[in-house]
Amino acid sequence: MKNRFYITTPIYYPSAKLHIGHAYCTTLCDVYARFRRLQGYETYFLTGADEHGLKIERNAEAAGMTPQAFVDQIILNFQDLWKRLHITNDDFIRTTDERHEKTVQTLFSNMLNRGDIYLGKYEGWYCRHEEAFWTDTQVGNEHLCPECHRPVERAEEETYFFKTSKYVDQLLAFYDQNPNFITPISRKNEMINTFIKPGLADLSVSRTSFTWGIPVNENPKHVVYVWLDALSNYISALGYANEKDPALFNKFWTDENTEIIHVIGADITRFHAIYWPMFLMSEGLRLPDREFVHGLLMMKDGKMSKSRGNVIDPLPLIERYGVDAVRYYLARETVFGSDGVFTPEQFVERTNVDLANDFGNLLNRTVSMIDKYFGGQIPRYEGIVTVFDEDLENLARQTVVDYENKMANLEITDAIMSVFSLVSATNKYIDNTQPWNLKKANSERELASVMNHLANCLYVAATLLQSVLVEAPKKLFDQLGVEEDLRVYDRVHQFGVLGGQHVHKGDPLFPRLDATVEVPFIASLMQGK
Ligand code: ME8
Repeated sequence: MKNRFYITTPIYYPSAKLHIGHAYCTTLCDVYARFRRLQGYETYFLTGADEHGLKIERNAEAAGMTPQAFVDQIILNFQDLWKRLHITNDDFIRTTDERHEKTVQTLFSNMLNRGDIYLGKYEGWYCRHEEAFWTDTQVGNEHLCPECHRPVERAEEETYFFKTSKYVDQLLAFYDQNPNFITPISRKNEMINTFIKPGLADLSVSRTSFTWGIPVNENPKHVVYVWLDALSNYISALGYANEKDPALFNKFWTDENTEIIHVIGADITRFHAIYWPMFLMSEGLRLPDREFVHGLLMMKDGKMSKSRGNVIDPLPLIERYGVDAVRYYLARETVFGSDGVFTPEQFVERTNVDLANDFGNLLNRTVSMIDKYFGGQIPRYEGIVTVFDEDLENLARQTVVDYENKMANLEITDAIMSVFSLVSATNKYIDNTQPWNLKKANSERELASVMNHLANCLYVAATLLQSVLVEAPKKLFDQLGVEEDLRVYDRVHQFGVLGGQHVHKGDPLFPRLDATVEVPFIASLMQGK
């Protein structure tokens, strides 16, 4: 197994404020980065902003601002959101950073010198929204963009082309040798059947119709196509072709011990799974290990999009319900890899059922019983005592194994579900063991074991959930009196480490939400309503 990790989000367009779909992707990457760091692995986590292109130039013009001033102001929203979501990115790359522009110009020159890029003329159907040219077949009789379904227009432009034909066979061979490169697998089949098999045209990689981009050194009336520009962020941020010291790049890109994972939405798979590998092949660089394609979150009335205005801003949700409720909802509700629907009802239900009732209430009951039966001190671990102890302990141990295996494979939702199965089983264990009856019957040893098992299962759940929840595990550890040295992730591998600590009753971890108030509140946040 590789022992170092480089995980990236797409770099989002600062054309408008970010919505919950962007928060979804970045949060899930953050969960993964935290998980790897907790395990003790060196991990580099990158996010950023994709600031060039016609769309941004137009939006800036409409706002009466220069493109640079426009993006500078929107970037503040990006950075504020990531701070409030407790995102632990190691760097934030902007495509207007000088370091990035240097890398892109070098890549372009190298491709030109190698003969992978040539000057030609493009005649075809142009989609202003996607900034992409399409063929007659792709736009069909209705002349609609195959990607966003908006009308396309006829356009002709002098442009540089990247020779995709040179790398198609190598790409297909790479797919064969690396079956997990694009996951879920359905996305790989889509790439092959929809784009590669029908014949991949050479890719237009420069524009002359606008100026908000990185100029081509050799011919400055051209700016580099926004996707060649944007995709290069994954290496420019590591210092490739812009930094004298190659240490960071060597560590997180060149070294085969590093697992490189790009997490992307289904809307941008084509660029990451076809063109990005080809650009890297042209440059003679190693390819990423994985393009993990997550699904899109929709609203009840269909696809969420900034331009349609039916989006939800995550900031007021964080403000009202706390960062953990939002992170939990994002990571748990929609299976990572499938599409999902955001509804206020589900948000409230998830918080109430999982966090307030199952998890928070388990802590509350446990602390109250330890107070009542043992003067607030968690009894020592004595192994298997009651007939219910063995199953619960085995489940706790198995949960750690399952959680780690699933997380390692980016099955983040499943990993969280396995922790909540343990939480449910622990609640059930209270029903089975009936501590109040053990007390009545003076079964002191059994009662002590039950209290110890409850505390230890909560400890396992909270320790594992530290990648997802950033505040609640600490509160739980405080209430159970867990010492600093036991808050180290690795301790979760041994069951029964708690015993002897003094508990301190605190506020509920997650207050129950009143659906009659909160559902209308969240619904009111949906733009355009
Ligand atoms: O495409 N549900 O930027 P972008 C879930 N700049 N995720 C969503 C989503 C939704 N409804 N909407 C957006 C770009 N996303 C380029 C990327 S990368 C080199 C350049 C997430 O601002 C999802 O991850 O349109 C998607 O791929 C990404 O935001 C697109 O963000």
